[in-house]
Amino acid sequence: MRSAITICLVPEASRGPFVFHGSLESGCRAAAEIGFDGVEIFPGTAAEVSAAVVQPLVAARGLAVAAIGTGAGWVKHGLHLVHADPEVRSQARAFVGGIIDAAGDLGSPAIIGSMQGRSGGEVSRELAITMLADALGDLGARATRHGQRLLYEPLNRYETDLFNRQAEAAAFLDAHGLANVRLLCDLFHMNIEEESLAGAIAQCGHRVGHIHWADSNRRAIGFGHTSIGPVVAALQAIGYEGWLSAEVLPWPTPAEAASQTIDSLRRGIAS
Ligand code: LER
Ligand code: MN
Repeated sequence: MRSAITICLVPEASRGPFVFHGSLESGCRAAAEIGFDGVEIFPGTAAEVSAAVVQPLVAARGLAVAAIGTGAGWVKHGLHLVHADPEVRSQARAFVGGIIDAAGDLGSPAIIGSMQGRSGGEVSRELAITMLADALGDLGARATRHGQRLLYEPLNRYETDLFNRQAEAAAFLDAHGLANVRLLCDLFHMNIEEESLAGAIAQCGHRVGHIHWADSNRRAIGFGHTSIGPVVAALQAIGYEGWLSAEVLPWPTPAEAASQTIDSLRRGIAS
């Protein structure tokens, strides 16, 4: 398992759960100095994460790009994949598609979290789920062309009414034959929704593709009340070899959130 930390380039998400904000260069420098293997980037546009921009910065620090988020499509532009307006849905797909292409050039997957949207107006939950399946099919195929998987993240009930729990999302992906889509298991959302973090991971082993390594209060692991031992044991039992990525609040400071995360990974995985 490899360690990653988040860098947000979107001013509209300055209060979001990201450790470093504003500058890719200083975020990469800090990530490497603290000892992370990679960075997860939350850009405002696909151009901000073009290979020409990102590759030299990560290569200079010996970092990999763990994943690229697409949530700015929602936070910045008000787009999502199950919107009642077909033009908005099509812009949402184009936005995510652009990030999938940029991420693919960096050898990384893209994440669909907030961009899944929610039901509303004329769009029932049932219809929204049909729209989501169609979008994931199309965007998953686009990721496949880059030799990448697409990451789909169930969110807690306050952020979406589509899928809040890992097993329900895995069953949905299985039912629609979305073979190239993997689950992003965010431990913060799971703390709200799951009976057992470890149990959900064990149940969805074949689908787990990425982990947001966050405590119950969305601070760095160790600053909340999540018991991480069973989570690590479950990840080891399913043979998970992917990223543990700190999508957490920069509390009490970005540097302290980052060093607490590295400590939690070293202690959690070694023990
Ligand atoms: C995105 O990874 C996420 O977890 C959502 O809560 C949006 O911030
Ligand atoms: Mn997340």
